[in-house]
Amino acid sequence: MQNSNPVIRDRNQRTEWFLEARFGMFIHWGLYAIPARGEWVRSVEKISNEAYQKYFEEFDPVAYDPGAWAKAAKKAGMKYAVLTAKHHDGFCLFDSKLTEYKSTNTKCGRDLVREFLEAFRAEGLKVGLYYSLLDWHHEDYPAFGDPFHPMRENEEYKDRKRDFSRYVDYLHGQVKELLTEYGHIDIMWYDFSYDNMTGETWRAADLVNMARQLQPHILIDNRLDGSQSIKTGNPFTYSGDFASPEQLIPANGVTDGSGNPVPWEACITLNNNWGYHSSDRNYKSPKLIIRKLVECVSKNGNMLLNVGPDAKGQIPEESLSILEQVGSWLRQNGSSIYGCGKAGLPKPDWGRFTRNIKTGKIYAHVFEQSIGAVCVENLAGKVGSIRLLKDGSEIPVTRPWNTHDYPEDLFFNFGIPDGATYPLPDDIDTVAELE
Ligand code: H79
Repeated sequence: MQNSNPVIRDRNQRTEWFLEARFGMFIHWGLYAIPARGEWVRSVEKISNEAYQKYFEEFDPVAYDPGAWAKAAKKAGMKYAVLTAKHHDGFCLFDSKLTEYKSTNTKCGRDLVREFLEAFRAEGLKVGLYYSLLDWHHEDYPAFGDPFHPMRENEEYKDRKRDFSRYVDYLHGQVKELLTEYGHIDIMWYDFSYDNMTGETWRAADLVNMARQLQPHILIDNRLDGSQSIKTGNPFTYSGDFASPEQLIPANGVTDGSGNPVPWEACITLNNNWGYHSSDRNYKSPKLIIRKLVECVSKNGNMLLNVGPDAKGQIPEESLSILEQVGSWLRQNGSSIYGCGKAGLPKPDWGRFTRNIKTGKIYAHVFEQSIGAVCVENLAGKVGSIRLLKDGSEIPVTRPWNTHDYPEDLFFNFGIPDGATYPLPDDIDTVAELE
């Protein structure tokens, strides 16, 4: 059914592939990979432009091989990727005509964005670009208080005259470059607006209209606007195509005031940093990542999982190993993720349900070892067949002898022919397909 609000109607069309894809790679990479203390290092340590300049002089990612990144993403089961074309430090990974502060002017001399786009497209992945609205390097930013600007306590810097509108022109000019010189871009991922920054701060209506004119299919996140306008049920030009909860999964997904689903994507780090951090070993387990991906999908959301390549351009070994394990689970169980969403069933104690949006098939993700059969509330007699997703093997629908007091509920055991009390296989996350 078509929505009567044209903003929502167009959004529903544009986001179709995105909702199907469910899993993407976020890549945070830039000069901050050299100090290796996270992408906020300039702000946290109050590093001046001059002191930070040494990383620009030094930058030389000899091992940058975006084809290898693309293969790792594909093997992990990811369907799209978003690279930081410019982060808050203002360093551009592309050959912008509007600045000298760019990768082509460093030792490496390469247009890192162009190479990323070509390599990921070649693997059949959709491509997105992250662009920071904040810019700690540009001489006309900020025209007003940025509470975490690296130079916020430097008197001379604070008093310098700035023309903020020139910065906004620069921002618009760079986005235009990215959307005209680099072929088909699937996502523009803006980051971010403080509460005192509205869409008007960035002249966001013009920015969005330009993007839609140049690339009508493009998806835009919801960070051009400091408010939650995407959730109002009456979104406007720059409310964005999807909500972008950061480092959290909302309790009930994201819906508008009338309970209608709003596309959303949780962005999540693998350890505790977006940019490369040499001593952060706080990696999440593959099992946790799989469960969190299932959780996102069960709430109609996507997961954008981050990697932070190092100064040479290598994705950390720990990250690659997690991605491989998630990928091997997805190769067997991907049909419970891609094209799936909320199942419309109450959340079971033992795990989560997802459901394929087109076929209506239900997937039971069993996270917890069961005592005897897995119990599915109220589905007795409503399921004709149950298959273990990873190998297609039959799970009998027959009622175990000890369940007669619970006639409304469906019970099943994994691979146990007589349905007696046996433990579940101790696999990472067993998924059953119910039809
Ligand atoms: O690009 C990634 C982050 O750098 C950026 N968004 C993701 C996708 C971002 N993270 N946090 N924020 C933006 C908001 C600011 C958080 C802060 Fe802080 C809290 C700034 C100062 C205190 C975290 C802790 C960053 C520095 C110290």
